[in-house]
Amino acid sequence: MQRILDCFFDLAVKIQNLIVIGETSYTQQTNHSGDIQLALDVKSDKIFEEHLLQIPCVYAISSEEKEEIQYSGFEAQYLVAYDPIDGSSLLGSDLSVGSIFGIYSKEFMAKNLVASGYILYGPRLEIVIAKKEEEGVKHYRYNPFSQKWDQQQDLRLKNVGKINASGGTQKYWSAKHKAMIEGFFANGYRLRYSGGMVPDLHQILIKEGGIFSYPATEDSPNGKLRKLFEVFPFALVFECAGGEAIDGKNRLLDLGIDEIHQSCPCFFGSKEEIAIVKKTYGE
Ligand code: P6P
Repeated sequence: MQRILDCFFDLAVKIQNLIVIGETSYTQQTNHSGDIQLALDVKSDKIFEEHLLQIPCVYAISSEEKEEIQYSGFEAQYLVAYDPIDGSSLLGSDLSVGSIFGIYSKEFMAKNLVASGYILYGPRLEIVIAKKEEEGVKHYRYNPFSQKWDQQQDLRLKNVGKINASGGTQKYWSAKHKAMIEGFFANGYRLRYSGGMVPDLHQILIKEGGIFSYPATEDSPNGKLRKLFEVFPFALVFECAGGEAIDGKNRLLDLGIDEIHQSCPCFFGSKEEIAIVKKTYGE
């Protein structure tokens, strides 16, 4: 598995360079989820594909930007699901974006997720990695002068925070969700939401607490974020950091998956905030 993780360190620098020089124009294509693809989405996806399919321990890959699973031809253990540039539409405003990846053993299922992480393309280039069997969430920062990755302190969540990253179209929130979000603000939580899943969740990890929600809404009854490429990988990161990740009632990593692009409502956060979500949605 280390070969795959090492590959992401190489990909991070390549994609960062692509972002810095690449145009942010749209193509005429859309992905399975109906998002219009930027030229950068297509180019970054190609780079991920070329690198990952060469790794002998990779059996298959699945990209948010592609309809179907791709097979390496190797008889191997691992399957890699990824979103090459999540939130790419934010690049036009020069906001931070990220790549998200999940490494699955034998099958693309939540219970088979063995490691996950993300690359953050912001003022600094950073990588965060969680492994199912290991304590702690590892955090690295790239030094462009030494061209080396410097390890930072592990990311850990306290039991409670002060950040409220509330996603989804507010007009279409359920009454109970609206009341819950307003309750957090009434308790002094601060709104921190850029519309980029990677920077928004990374901020909660760096600040050691808070809640990120992308609920089921009238216009997205199954939520928006995709299980395989986004939700399951971040669920493992948040659990390894000492937090929780649920769909409102169920632990996200206990969920099944019917098709590779399936989405689900998701809440990631510290234990006390998730307890409030369970109370709101469990009733
Ligand atoms: P909304 C970006 O398009 C994305 O997939 C995630 O990065 C982000 O969390 C979410 O959508 C934002 O969605 O509906 O709040 O703009």
